[in-house]
Amino acid sequence: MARVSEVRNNKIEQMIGEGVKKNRRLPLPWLGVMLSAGTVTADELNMTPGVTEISRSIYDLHMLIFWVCVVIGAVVFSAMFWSLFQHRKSRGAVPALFHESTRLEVVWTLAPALILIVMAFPATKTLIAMYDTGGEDMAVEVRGYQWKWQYKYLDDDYNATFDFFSNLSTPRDQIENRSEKSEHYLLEVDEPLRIPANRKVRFLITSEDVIHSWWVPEFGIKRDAVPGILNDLWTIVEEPGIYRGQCAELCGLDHGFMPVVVEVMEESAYDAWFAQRVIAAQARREALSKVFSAEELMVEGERIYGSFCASCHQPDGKGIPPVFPALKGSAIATGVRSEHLDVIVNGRPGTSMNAFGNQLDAAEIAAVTHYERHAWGNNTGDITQPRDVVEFMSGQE
Ligand SMILES: [Cu+2]
Repeated sequence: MARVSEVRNNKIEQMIGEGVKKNRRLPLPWLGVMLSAGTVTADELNMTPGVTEISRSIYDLHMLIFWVCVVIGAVVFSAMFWSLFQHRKSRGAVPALFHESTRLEVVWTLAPALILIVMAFPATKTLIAMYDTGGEDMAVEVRGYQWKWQYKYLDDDYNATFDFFSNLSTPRDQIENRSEKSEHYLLEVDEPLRIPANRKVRFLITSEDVIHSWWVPEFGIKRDAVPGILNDLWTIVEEPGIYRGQCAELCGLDHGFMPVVVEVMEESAYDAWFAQRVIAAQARREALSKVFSAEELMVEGERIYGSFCASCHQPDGKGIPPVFPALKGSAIATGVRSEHLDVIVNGRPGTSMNAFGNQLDAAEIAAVTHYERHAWGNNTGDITQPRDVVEFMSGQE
């Protein structure tokens, strides 16, 4: 929906722009003129029905209440204009002099109350349906981080089967206007959340740091991700496809850089993908007890360094002092290993150094630690295995 609304926003801006050019003081009425002239259709400006049962009932609710407002507006304004015209002074109107009318007061209290009750019925029905997360076919934990989302696929007992991070994939060049912006600018990720079509998916929403909000407009769902609290949501999407949303809570500097992308897959394709991810996760778990050669650690370490560390500490390990310290020849990367592991696992609170203890597994941390201790002329001569990291992390608890 993000794209459609983007197109719509651009169009509105354009229209307002044209309106302003032609009539500096009245851009909005100009929009009304364009509407009635058919230059834009009401559909283009209206809320869209979305792709789920919930989003459609929200849309129906919106339309129902819209028409109730239209009827009330028409009745009230017609009565007012008719009265003004009919009882004008030039026709010699004589004002009525009565005070208080119990019957009238009862009518103007009861009528709006009845209208509100009538509207509350469908609204409450939809609201209850939105919160009915039970009877799900599968569950995914959605965890907000500054500034990315983590998706954990849960089994029937709600234990994590596997998980991954979904990072913004828009290149920095586009953000800084050095290259043309792509079609899905700021609405694209390296790995989308994948769910099957036609199955009830329950989302458990929480956050690791500050309040975020997980929002997919086309599904008609949105919920705050609050640290320490588990909120839940559900959806059933009938049509496979790619749906885009955003973090809808002002969550810090890069708030606009943590999009939500959901790929809804055909059920059989989803099952195949899921089985393959479970096998890969199993292999990763086995890696935790493996012993690697120094060469293997360097290769894997360089890969992880490239995707998690190099943007700040630079590929050549020289960093951008003083904000991002150099690792080449640094006291940490060439000193006592437990201190080096401490920085990687727990981060440096109050600085830009994130804690990677829950973003990377022990095998990945071992590889990147070994790499940092042996790249760019660093040469501590030690070797860091996954079990060393497991030991270090269990020693902390
Ligand atoms: Cu956020």
